[in-house]
Amino acid sequence: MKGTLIFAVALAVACALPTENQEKNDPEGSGYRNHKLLSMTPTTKQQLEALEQVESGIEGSDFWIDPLLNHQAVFRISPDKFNDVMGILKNAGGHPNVLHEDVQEMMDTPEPQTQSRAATTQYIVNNAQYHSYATIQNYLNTFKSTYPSLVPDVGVTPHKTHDNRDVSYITLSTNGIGSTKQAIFMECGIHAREWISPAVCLYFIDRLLANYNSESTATELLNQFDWVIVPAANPDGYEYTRSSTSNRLWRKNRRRFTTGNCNGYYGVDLNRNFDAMWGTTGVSSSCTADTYPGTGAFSEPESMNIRDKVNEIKDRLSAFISIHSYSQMILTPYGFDGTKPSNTGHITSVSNAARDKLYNVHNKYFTVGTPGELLYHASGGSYDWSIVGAGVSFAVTYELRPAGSDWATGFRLPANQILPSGEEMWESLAHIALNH
Ligand code: 0X9
Ligand code: ZN
Repeated sequence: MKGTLIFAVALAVACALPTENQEKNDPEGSGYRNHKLLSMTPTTKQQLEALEQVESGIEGSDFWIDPLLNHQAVFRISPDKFNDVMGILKNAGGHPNVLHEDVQEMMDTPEPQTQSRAATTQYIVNNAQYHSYATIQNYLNTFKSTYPSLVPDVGVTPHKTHDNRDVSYITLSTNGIGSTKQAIFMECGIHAREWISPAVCLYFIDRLLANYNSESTATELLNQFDWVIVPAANPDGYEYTRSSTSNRLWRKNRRRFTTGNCNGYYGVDLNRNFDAMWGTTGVSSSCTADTYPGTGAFSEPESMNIRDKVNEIKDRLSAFISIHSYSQMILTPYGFDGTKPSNTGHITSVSNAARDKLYNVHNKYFTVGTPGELLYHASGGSYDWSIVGAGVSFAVTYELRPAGSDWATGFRLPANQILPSGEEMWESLAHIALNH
């Protein structure tokens, strides 16, 4: 998980100054060499506040598990900040542990590519590995050519990314291009490093198409709904994380800042860039931070693309589903503060049942609750915007495998878990679609 605290600093405040030896290309500099992975379980309010201070005040701190009283927080700290951070935490009476001395070394150990179970031959996607963005786009085209009567449209959204990529979407419908059926929108891969998200979305599309008219759930899911799916909403970020182990933990898009103190730095957190209480909670005003929300709501092509595609179908859109990783949760709205939509009881009970369906497949337990209850408040998220901006009545955010405590795996979920993740998400998403 990643978050920062409510950070009520005016966003106009300038970004942090680059230090001499900091590569401007990437605030992480030369990757994560000698970055320490620390853990600490705050047992007092003072210790919790010290962790919160590190999260919001220490530039480049990266919380993999956020601070919560009596729960283990896990976070990455650059070597130059290590002593300061230890001082802050120890002064508060905390007992931080070094889990790993060199995060780059963790990233450089090959991601386990254990062979997964063979998927049924009828499927198109190879679920034994994570794929490049180009391959993901090719898969969308193959879906269309293989199932022309179920895939009226594979296209690109209107705004090119900063690295000049198209963001592709796929529409699944039994009614062709002019369909007026109720629709469900699914957005995957908005955070670059969360590779399991696009992989699970591809599995879902594949299974839906392969089983239409031969298996009852798939048939119902397509008879009752059109599906509009963006399987990789942040292709620049995704490809950046694929380009080197030194970039494997990149989260944001790849906007390049060209003025002021931000000059030469990169990246806006797309899940803070939507017009839903934009810039109020869970953001950092520093452009080098992982939760920098941009200069204004919808300043980024990738979030504009989701906005525009949703707006096209909003009159018949009954659910919006955002897929992230990790920590095994189904997050109900709202994320931006402690308020809840009027149908919160319904959203929660459907999500609880969807959690049970998921659990029954491979015994993975997902927790259900709002971000404020389970993590932190965070503004500018896509699922909140789908409700307050597009009038969708049912929206949730999934955080996929692994469990929050599994920091050693984290975003680097072995590829042999793509298939089981897809299988459990199939049941969970089917429940949401058919009962929301
Ligand atoms: O912080 C986020 O954007 C999501 N967690 S993640 O670790 N995948 O980055 C949670 C998003 C919940 N939604 C909102 N707070 N709007
Ligand atoms: Zn995410």
